[in-house]
Amino acid sequence: MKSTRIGLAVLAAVFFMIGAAVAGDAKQVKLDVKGMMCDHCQGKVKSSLEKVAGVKNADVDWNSGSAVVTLDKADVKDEDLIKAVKSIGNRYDAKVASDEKEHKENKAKHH
Ligand SMILES: [Cu+2]
Repeated sequence: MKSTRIGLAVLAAVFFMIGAAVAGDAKQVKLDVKGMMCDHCQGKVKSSLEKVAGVKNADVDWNSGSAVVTLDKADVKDEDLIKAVKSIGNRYDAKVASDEKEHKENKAKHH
């Protein structure tokens, strides 16, 4: 019954790997982003966030003023993400999303 035992070992290894993959699941940070008013703004925020070391990708939606940042490493600081948004220009601001609020202000001036 050697093959059964090998089969079980393979099965155990597969389960172990699945467990590790789930445990090491990519971390996401949701940001409230202020200052975006069109696709162009959205693209700038996205590329700026994706330049931060440790960021895998950023899903940005200018209309709702939100960004979901997926991290490669868990140790990326929220502050670095916020800085990346602010570095685009004075009009831009970001904070870690707490709730739906204050998206609607700040839509007066545009580039
Ligand atoms: Cu714009």
